[in-house]
Amino acid sequence: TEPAPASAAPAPAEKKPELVSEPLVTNIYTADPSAHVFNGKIYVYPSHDIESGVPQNDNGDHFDMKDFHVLSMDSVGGEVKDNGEAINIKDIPWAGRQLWAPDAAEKNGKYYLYFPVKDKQDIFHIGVGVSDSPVGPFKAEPTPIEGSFSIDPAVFKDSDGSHYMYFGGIWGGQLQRWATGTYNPADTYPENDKPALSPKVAKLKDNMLSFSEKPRDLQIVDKDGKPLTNGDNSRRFFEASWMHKYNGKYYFSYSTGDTHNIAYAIGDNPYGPFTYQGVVLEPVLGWTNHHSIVEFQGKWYLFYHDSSLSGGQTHLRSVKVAELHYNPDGTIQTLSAFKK
Ligand code: FUB
Repeated sequence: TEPAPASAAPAPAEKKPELVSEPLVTNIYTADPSAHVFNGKIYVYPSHDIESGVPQNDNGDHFDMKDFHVLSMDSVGGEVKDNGEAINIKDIPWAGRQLWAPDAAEKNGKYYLYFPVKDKQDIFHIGVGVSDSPVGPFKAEPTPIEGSFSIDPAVFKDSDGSHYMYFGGIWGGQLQRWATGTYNPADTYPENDKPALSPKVAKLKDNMLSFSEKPRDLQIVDKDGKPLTNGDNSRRFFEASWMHKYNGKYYFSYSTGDTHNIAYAIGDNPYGPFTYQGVVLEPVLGWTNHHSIVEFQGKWYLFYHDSSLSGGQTHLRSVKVAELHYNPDGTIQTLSAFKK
C-alpha cells in the first residue's frame, strides 16, 4: 500500500471548550442555578446550601435547605449581587423540610418563585410564591400547586407567551413513588429493559399559580425513536429539568444523576417527544450536577454548580457560569469540568 500523504495526518482529538470558572458568590453556598433575563438583567434563582448536620444518605436528607437568595448581575463576568433572603421555609404554611431546586417566571410585572419542598408528611410537592420584584420577598401560596409532586420545577416561557412547568426527580426526589399516578411510599422502578420513568410537563394556567392540565409524561427517545430504558443510566432522566428554545427547536436538558452528566434531547414542541443528543456538561466535583441555559446579549450561557468552594463536600456547592457553543447543526458542544 502507498504511504499516506503528509497532509492526511490523523485528525487531532476533538478539542472541548475549557471550563475554568469561579463561584459567582463566595459568601454563601449556592446550587441548582435557574437563570433568567428579566428587564435586561440576569437573575439567578439557586438553592441555598447549608450545613445543618443531617447525615448523608441516598435520599439526600443532607440537602436540608431552609431559604432562598436571588443573585443578580448586569453582565456575565461583572459584579454579582446577593439580594438576601427571598423566602424562608417558616413562611411556607404547608412546608415540612428541605427546600430544593427552585425556578422563577415573570408575567405582567409579577414574579413567581416555584420551589419543591417536603410537606409535613415528608412528601415532596411544588409550591409557588409571588412578588412585585424579581428578588422578592415572595409570599407563598397557602397550599402546594394542585396535582404537583416530586422536585426540580423549571418554568419555560414559549414564544407565544404560554408557560410550561417541567419537573420530577428519582431516588430522593420521589418520582418513582408516583409511578401509578398516586403516591405509594414504596419505591417502584420499571425493569431495566423497560422505558425509564419520565419527567413531567404541564402547561400553567394564566394565573401562573396552577396547572391547566394533568401533568404529562415527557418522552426521551433514542435516534431510532425507542424510549430510553431504566437501565440506561448514562442517558436516562434522573432530575434537574430545563427547557430552552434555539432556532425554533425545543431543547430539554437534565441530569443523569448517578452517572453525573447534564444531557440533552431535542424536540419540535414543548411536549416532545425529545430525541437524545448527548452531553452538555460532564461530571463536576461533587455528586450532583444541575444547570440552566439562557441567552443574554446574543451569547448563550450554561449556569451550573460544583463543590469546589467547599473542597468537595457534596451538599455545599457553588454556582458558576460558562459560555455555551452550538455546532452548525444545532448540537451543543460538550463542556468538560476537569481539564483533560
Ligand atoms: O439541591 C437539592 C437537589 O440536589 C436538587 O433538587 C437536585 O437537582 C440536586 O441538585
